[in-house]
Parts: sequence; C-alpha cells; structure tokens
Amino acid sequence: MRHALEDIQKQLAALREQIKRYDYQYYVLDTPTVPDAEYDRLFRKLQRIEQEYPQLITPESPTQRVGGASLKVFAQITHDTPMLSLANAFETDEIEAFDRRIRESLQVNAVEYAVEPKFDGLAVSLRYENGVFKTGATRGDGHKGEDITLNLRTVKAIPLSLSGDSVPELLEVRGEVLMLKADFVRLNQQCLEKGEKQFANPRNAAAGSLRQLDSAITAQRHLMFFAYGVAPNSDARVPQDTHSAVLAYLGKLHFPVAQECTVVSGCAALINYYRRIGERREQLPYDIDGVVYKVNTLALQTKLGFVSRAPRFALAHKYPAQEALTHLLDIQIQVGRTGALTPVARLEPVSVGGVTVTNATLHNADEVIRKDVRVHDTVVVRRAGDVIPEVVSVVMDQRPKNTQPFIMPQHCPVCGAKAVRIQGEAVSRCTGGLFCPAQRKQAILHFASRRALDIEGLGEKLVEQLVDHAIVKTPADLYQLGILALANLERMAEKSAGNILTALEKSKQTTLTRFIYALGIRNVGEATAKDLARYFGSLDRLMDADIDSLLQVTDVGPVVAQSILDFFAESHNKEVIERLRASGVCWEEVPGEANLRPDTHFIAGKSFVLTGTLPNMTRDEAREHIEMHGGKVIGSVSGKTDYVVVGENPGSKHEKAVRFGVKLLDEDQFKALLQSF
Ligand code: 9MJ
Repeated sequence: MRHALEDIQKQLAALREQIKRYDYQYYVLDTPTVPDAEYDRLFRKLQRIEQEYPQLITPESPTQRVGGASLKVFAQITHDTPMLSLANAFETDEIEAFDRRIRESLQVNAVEYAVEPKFDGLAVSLRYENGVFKTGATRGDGHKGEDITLNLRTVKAIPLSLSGDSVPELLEVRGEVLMLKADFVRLNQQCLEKGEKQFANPRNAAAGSLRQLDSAITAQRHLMFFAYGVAPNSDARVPQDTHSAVLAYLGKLHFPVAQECTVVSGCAALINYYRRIGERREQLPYDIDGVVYKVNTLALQTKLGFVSRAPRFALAHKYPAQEALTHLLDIQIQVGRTGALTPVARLEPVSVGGVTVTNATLHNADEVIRKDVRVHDTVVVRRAGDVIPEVVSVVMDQRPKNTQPFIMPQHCPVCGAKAVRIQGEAVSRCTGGLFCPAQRKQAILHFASRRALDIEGLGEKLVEQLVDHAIVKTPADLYQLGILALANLERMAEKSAGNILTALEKSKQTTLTRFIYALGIRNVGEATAKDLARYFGSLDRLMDADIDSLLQVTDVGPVVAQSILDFFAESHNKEVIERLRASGVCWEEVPGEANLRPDTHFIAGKSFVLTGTLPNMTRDEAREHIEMHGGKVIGSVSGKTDYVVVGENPGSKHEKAVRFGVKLLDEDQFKALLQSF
C-alpha cells in the first residue's frame, strides 16, 4: 500500500512539473508547445488523482491556484523592507540634471543605467520562502499593503514554486501586475456581451480584478505579471553586482521580465531609449506610462541612497498625459447595430497625447448621471491606446449657470420607436429592429467592416445613401448592386463604383469566423465567432445546433447561446444567409472540434510562425486558416516550433528556423498542408 502511495506521489510530482513547464511556456514565454486539448487532459488527470488522494494535494499544485471561500476583507501585511516610489520627470533637462547629479556624486564620467518600461499596472511584492510562494501584497503606503496572496496565486505567470539549482531561502520579488491590452479588449467584449459595465482601461481592469475578495473571479481575468526587482532583504544567492544581473536571475527562476529591459550608458542613451520605446508604445502588448532609469551597479545604488522614500539612483521618465480639458458642446444619442442608444459627447476639438479628439463616449445614461455631465461643461477627456476616447469627469467649479441635467430620451432619435431598458442592463435600446434605418445602416456597416467581410470602400457615407434610397435593406442586397445603381449616387464616379463592385466580388471568398461575426448576432463578438467556427467547422452545423451543443463551446454561456438560437430561429435571417450563399459568398468548412479528436488531425495543436510576405495571402488570412484547423500562431521561433511559413523578404525568423531545423513551408506547401486532410 505504502509503495503504491509512493508511486502515486511520484506520478503526481511528474504531472505537476509538466503542467508547470507548460504554464511557463504559455504564459511567460508566449510560446505554447502542446495543444490546449493535451494540456486540459493532463490537468484533468491531475485533478482526478488528487480527488482520489486528497492527502497528497500540495499548495503548490497547479490545481490549487484557485481555492477556498471568499474573503470578507483583505488582511494587512507589513513589508519587511519598504516598497519604494519613484521620482518623476517629463522634460529632457530634468533627465540631464538627474544624470549630472549622479555623475557628480559618484565622481565618474559616464554612468551605466538599467532601463525599463514603466508598466501602468499595480505594484506588488511576492514573498518566496525556500522556493515556495508564501504571500503577496499590494504596495499600499509603501510600508503596509494588503494581503492579496489568494488573488496573486491565480496569476498563471507567477510561479507557485521555484525550481533550479540556485533557489534562494528568502526572495521578495517586486513587480507589476497588469492586464495585457488584448486580454483587456477581450474582457470588455465579454462584459459588453453580458450587458455588464465595461472597464475604462487595462489598469482599472487589473485593479478591479486584483481587488476581488473572491479569488475565483480574479482567476477568470487573465492577469499578467512583470518582475522589475527584488527587495534588499533577499538571499545571498541573488546577484549582488548589478540590477541587470538581478533581472536575468529572475528570468532564470521563470519570472516574466519584459523583453524591453536593457542596459545603456550615458544621458543621451537614456533619452534615446525614451524615444524608441515611445515610438513603439502603441504596439507594446501592455500599457506603459513612461520608462524607468536605474543606476545599474548595486554598490553605486547604495552609495547614492534615498531622499525620503524615493531612491536617488532611479527616475521615472513619463510620457505626456493622455488626458486633456475641453468644452462639451452637445450630447447626442448614437444608435448602435443592436439598437443600443449610446450618449456621445461632441467636443471642442482638443489634442490628447498628440491626437485631435472631437467625440468621446459617455457609455450610457447611468454613467452620464453618475458623473453629472451636462452640455457646456468643461470636461476631462482621456484617450488610451486603441480605446475610444471617453469623458472621465466634469470640472465642477467651471460649470456655467443654468445647465440642465441630462435626460435619456424615451424614443429612438432616428426612427421614433420606443426605447426600452431591460432590467439589469445598462443600456436602453431602440425597439425598431431592422425597420430602424440607423440599425439597418449599422448592421450593413458591420457586415462590411474590416474584421467581418472586409468590403473595401463601403463606408458610412455610401451605406447611408444606399439605405436612405431603399436600394439596400439587408447585407444580401449588396451583392445585387449594379454599376448603374452605384454610379447614380452622390459623389460616386464610375471608377469608384467599379472599385466597390470589385471589392464586393473579392469579399465573397471569406472564412467561417468572419461570416459568423458579420451576421451581427447579438452577444457574438469576434472572439465568440472564432470559438464557434472552430467548434462547429460548418455554418449548417452551427445553425442546427441545440442549446446543449452551443454550451460546449468555450466562453459560450446561456445568454450567448440563447442569442444564437433566437437569431437562427428568425426565418428572415435564414433567408438572408441563403441569399448570401446563392450570390457566391463562400468559405472553407472543416470538421470542427466537435467532430475531431485532436490526435486524428495533424494540424490541431501545432505551432506556426509566419515570416515575410506571402504572395496571395495576408498574414491575417494565414492566421485564420491555421486557427480554423486548430493550430496556433506564435511570435518567435524555437526548437519546439512545428512549422515556419516563409514569404518574400523573410526576417531573422527564417534564419532561426533553419538553425533549429524547423520545417519550412512556402505558400503553396502551406495551402497543400491545410487541404491535405
Ligand atoms: C514600473 N512601474 O514599471 C519600478 N517600475 O523600481 C519599474 N517600477 C520601481 N521599476 C523601484 N520598472 C521602485 C519602483
């Protein structure tokens, strides 16, 4: 019996180690090496064995990231060594002064700096004792923070235990918890689909997720962590020479360290780093609000010391604010594709972080009332990355006399139909359906949009005329358009009419994901469309699906499933789909996950890297093909990559693939692979 238990223990240890490795590859390196199905299989196996032998469960087991009841309040934790704050600077002369002060204090000619992005998240401290994650806390006031251990345990990029040959007895890792922009967009899409309140920006979403008293909610939020230092109380095994060596050591212990962290020398290089990161800011996967400079040599850091709680050896160089003040000229009501009535602020044009903003969303009536936004107010407008600009707040002491509180209209401003607000939902909706010209226009614009059928040139002005002249009532009518009908419209020369027809013809060859998304089914965004396409593989199977099979699809709950059933129950919708197909709109169909065991299909779970320009396919198209077949597209080549698809002018990924002996495919070979099952 004892022997058997030992065997089980060994099996458990091996499984946990394997899952831990896959988590690291997936969440930290962003390079998954096994299909999700294989990961799920291992995870379930581990759960099954642990259920049978609960006495063998350890807190570090990957199954134990979420657990226990929710807290009533967070306990306080006193930091052994305080969590520092950073002095800020905006201007070049402040950076020159910083560097000069340091050179003069240290009596040297040039200083070596570790330079890092300044993550716009929440600072946390993670305490490891003998390689085991014990406690995690917020910064709080720098001395005392909140104990958010249970929530931090759910962050997959944070190791629950450390392995390797230099595991320290005590290690306190300092870093930032944040939400990647892509996860933020996905979360807000889910909130929208569920009719819940959306988050203003990734930082708020991360803060909201980390402040949950129920860690099961945090676990659903896809938070990320980046390490940027250790507390000085840590073990002697932590490098004692330079900050950059500390970061490299943390990387070796499998903590995520941003790729953008590097070392430079001298003041000009600092400014150069600031500019370079600034240029790439929008493309970075996470939000930053500046960069950080730290004297790299730890002995010199100690020599420089502190002023109050900020170190003299470090400085945050911030980018200009993404907020500005302006006047609110009017509040207008926009009618969305699903009839949602959104109050929109018309603004006196203002430059926010270098972009002119004239409109900003006010989200919904409740938000306008909560912020008490009124026409003629002076308002704070914020813009961040790809997020739609929004009105953050009102400058109350600049409010003119005789302003009136905002009242949400009871009728659709476009078609006059009654507006209703379902209990529990934040938005009012026009009940006019596709009889409302605004909804009809939005439905057609959505159908034609870039991520849907991508009909180039079919913009707002054109759709407006087509609907107003009753030439187009549904997306299916688009494919009946002739050159005459188009050329007779305002501002439409024969050549542009021809271009539209060519674009329409081109759009007919599409993908199932795009087509499902284009239909504009309530609560089905792009991510859900992708999940549905992957699961069912064919439109007919999706249209025939019952509630039980819909609920099998990732992220599809009862609300989304019901929207899909309702949509396909409408004979009008089925008719539009049939007409679209009859006009030649088509896509590749595959068996779909529902009908596929992962081991029977050799692309399922395989990893692909794309490099160079393919002659007949965009990168997005190639990605869609791969994902439709259950494969994954990853950013960088490693020995574990299955295929590298090589186009014209390939980059260094090509050379790396050759070096690693990864299988190379040109476009024809890639197409042949897709079609070969
Ligand atoms: C951020 N927020 O990214 C520090 N930080 O160092 C980086 N913050 C920091 N370093 C010492 N990269 C105190 C705070």
